Amino acid sequence: MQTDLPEEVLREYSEKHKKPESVNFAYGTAGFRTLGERLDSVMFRMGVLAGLRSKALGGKTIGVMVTASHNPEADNGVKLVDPMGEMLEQSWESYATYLANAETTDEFITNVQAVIYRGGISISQPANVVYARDTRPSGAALVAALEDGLKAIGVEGGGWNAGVTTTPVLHYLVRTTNTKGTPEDYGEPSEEGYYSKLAAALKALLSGKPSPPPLIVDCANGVGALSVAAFSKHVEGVFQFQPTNTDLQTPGLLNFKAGADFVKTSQSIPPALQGKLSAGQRAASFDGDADRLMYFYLDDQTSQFRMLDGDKIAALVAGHLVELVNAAGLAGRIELGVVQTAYANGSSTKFLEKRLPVKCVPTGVKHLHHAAEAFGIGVYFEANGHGTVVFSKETLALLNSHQPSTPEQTKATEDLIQLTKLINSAVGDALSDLLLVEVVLASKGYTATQWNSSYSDLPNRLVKVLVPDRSLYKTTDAERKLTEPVGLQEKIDALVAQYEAGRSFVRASGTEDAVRVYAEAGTREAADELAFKVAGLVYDEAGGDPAKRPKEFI
Ligand code: G16
Repeated sequence: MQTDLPEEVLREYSEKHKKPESVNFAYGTAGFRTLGERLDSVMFRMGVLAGLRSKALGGKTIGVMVTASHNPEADNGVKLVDPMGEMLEQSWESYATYLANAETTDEFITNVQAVIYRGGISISQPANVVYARDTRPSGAALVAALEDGLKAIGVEGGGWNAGVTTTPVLHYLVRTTNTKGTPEDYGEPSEEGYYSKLAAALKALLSGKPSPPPLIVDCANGVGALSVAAFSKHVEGVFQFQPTNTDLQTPGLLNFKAGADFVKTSQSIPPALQGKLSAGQRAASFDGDADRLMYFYLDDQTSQFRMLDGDKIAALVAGHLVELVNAAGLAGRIELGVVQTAYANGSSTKFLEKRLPVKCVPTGVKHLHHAAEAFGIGVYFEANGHGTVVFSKETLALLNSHQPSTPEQTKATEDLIQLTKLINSAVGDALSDLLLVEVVLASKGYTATQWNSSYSDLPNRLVKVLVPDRSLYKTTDAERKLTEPVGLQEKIDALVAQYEAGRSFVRASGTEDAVRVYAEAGTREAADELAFKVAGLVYDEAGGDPAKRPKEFI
């Protein structure tokens, strides 16, 4: 049994994985993200931190995911996953930043000792870690650095390598490993176990309903392609995928003009799907690590592109859950609520607020997930397609003990129970969310057009502005207002006041080196104009180089 910090071993490995000079790392919205070539030392140190986190929790299995998700292929990243499959506890994010930024081996060892002291960690505790990566070319070398960290801190067996898989599968593995054989057992801790669980629930939920039509899925040329191929085998004859953008070999294709982020930000169909969609036929896009989902179709009258984003998914799913809870005879016994961020379209918020409690929180799954846990059933989706549904322990117990008094109540209760199995409550999963949407559409007999007709999105535009230092942008009110740079918010407010149904906010991205500007307004032209005017304002206020000023900024 290890009783002292293995300082010599840590030193030796730390010398092998030196921190690059003059780089400042920050654990952002979803862990560390930057160019893959800069991350060697961070990976090693996160291996050490994952081991410490596990020791702090008495040997519970911690997850480490090596991915930069929607970012360009050259980027990579790492995030830690806590025992129930949730994001790393916030107080530990500062430990991660603290370890990642130690300039020398001496400083790193001192910081490790400080974390052990502050976290009240007993080094003699066992440590268990499961890790995985996406398909990025830089992934294998970064995983090797991570493994050095796991070995150096004495993780059992050097950790469990779950290979190349999606972020949601990794979260599922963490949760199932930690709950195996407990009352909260969440399934078999293997990728196949996950697919079997989803497939069984899907079959039960689709039983007696017309089969959904084959679905084109844009896999962003990422790991989602592997996941769709593996899952398809479990649902042959029940559900058919038509995967596109599945090229994992050609360099540079990951997330390039493909995937959920492309669809959301460009508000257009991925080029690889041009000419492949018939009017009214729905299709879906995953992002690079398959935890975001975006739907779209071409209008059957005008052939115009129509997007069904996270807000539309939330409205569809929450509406269906309300109906099921009522039909099960459980109205008033389960509180249903929806959680959104400032990016939620104003129309979606209005639509939902008339029906349910709605909460707005800062960007980042960790914030949404936490807020959703306050409800009996919490539906959370970011407009970018990240989201899921969480069921409280009380709700799960109530569903399992409920005695329905009519066949209709029995059916609705069974459907709710199956939905708790189809939904990955540990974290949003593009695959599980897609199945959820298809089940709801099949239950209602809805086409994409009918789904889209629940409310009309206000035209909106998202713009990125490159500034010298994005850390200067501080926000309040769930990121809807800037407090710093001082005076900028007043200027934004003055612009917004000129537009009917105008709304705009500015915040620093936590995953990219940019400031994001969101704007919506009554017309397409007005939304674009407002976004580009605010972007121009931000660029100029930050002292941006006039020669490099993007020409669309007004
Ligand atoms: C991550 C987070 C999401 C967030 C997104 C963008 O997504 O998990 O919650 O919405 O980053 O964040 P930001 O605007 O701060 O860059 P992903 O899919 O990149 O892991």
